[in-house]
Amino acid sequence: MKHIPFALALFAAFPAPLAADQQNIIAEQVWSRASMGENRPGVAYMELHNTGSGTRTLTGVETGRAAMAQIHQTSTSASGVSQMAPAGDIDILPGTRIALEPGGLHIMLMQLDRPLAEGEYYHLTLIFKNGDNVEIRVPVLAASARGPGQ
Ligand SMILES: [Cu+2]
Repeated sequence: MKHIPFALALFAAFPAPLAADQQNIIAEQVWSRASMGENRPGVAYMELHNTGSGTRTLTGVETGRAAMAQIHQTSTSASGVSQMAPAGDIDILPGTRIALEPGGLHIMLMQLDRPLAEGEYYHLTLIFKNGDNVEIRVPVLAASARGPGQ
């Protein structure tokens, strides 16, 4: 019966997902920049930490402030030209975090109802494949900000 302790050890190492698996995505270092004038898009950045036991897939974002909100990926070619495109679904593996940051993944807010102003906050909803929505509050920093504390 030597295999039984081994099986128990495996079970302990891989517990079943909890029923209350709702709030296992934590948004940290959330920030946004003041947008420049009318008709310019806004941008938001953050780190998303999956503290749960299953992979979570981010499929989209929504906010009352923008008619269209998308997750974009910026890439830079060998010749130094940057461009961005919709990032598609983003898997966040259990216990890991992904960074949305300048020069990489970001949330782009198009057709804003009014420019994002330094000092204000707005709400953003992160939409996950399993049907969960995670609401976050986004502070708007200066147009020149380069990180969450600057
Ligand atoms: Cu973009």
